[in-house]
Amino acid sequence: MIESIQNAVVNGKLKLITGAVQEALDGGASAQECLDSMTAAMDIVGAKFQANEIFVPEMLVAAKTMQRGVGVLKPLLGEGGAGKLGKYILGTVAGDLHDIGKNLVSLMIESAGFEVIDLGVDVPAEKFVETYKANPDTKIIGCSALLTTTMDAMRETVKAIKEAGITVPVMVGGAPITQEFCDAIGADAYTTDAASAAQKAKELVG
Ligand code: B1M
Repeated sequence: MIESIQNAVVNGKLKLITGAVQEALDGGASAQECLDSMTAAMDIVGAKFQANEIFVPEMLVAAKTMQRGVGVLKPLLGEGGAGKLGKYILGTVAGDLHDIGKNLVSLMIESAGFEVIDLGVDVPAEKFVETYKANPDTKIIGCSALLTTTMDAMRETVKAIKEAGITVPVMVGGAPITQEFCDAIGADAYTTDAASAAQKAKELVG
């Protein structure tokens, strides 16, 4: 059953994904297992793209399919907490349009009890700074990047935040990001996935 989730995402079967996820849940799979199978599917999609077996339009439909599948899981992921831990500003850095991972981070951070201010994708460094200034009670800022070519924009974003005198922790993540890179650009925390991002955020305010 989990396999049909993976197949639906890999093949961009938008109409089938909701049923496939629901069927897997009804059959006893956990929300996390369903999510993991969709994330694994995106890795397959990425590999096919790299091998020139599929192109951007197919990658886009696969992404839409995963987003729809995540929609089914949304009420089941995390414990909820209605913003009691404070505000968390989140965005994908300038030049980068990938948002599935960022949206998962948003979902898990919100479920952990933060109020997420989601700036979306392709967010200029200044926008992070301006948003913090408009929300000075923000507890954490998070930046996502999926392209090696936008790692520089992440560096610029962290620099702009620090130069603006903002002292709240800056968390970074995304496929090309590493702990080493996090340290090199002066960010405060790196995590590999959405669940550990939520865990880390709680630790940082705890
Ligand atoms: Co793009 N893309 N893409 N793409 N895309 C990748 C990233 C790529 C690895 C594919 C490949 O070649 N194998 C490759 C990047 C290569 C590189 O830089 N080294 C690539 C490329 C090249 C491109 C274009 C340049 C293609 C082109 O136009 N020729 C183009 C760039 C557009 C742009 O951004 N300017 C492009 C476009 C797209 C689409 C728009 C078609 C689509 C995105 C749609 C969308 O997001 N709404 C897309 C997709 C879907 C992918 C792949 C296949 C899947 C990404 C994804 O959603 N993964 C991807 C290949 C891959 O990743 N395997 C690929 C699932 C998601 C759950 O994982 O986002 O990694 P991820 O998030 C994880 C962690 O990284 C982490 O938590 C999440 C899960 O728990 N995380 C954080 C993320 N942010 C975090 C922040 C944190 C903490 C953790 O703290 C704040």
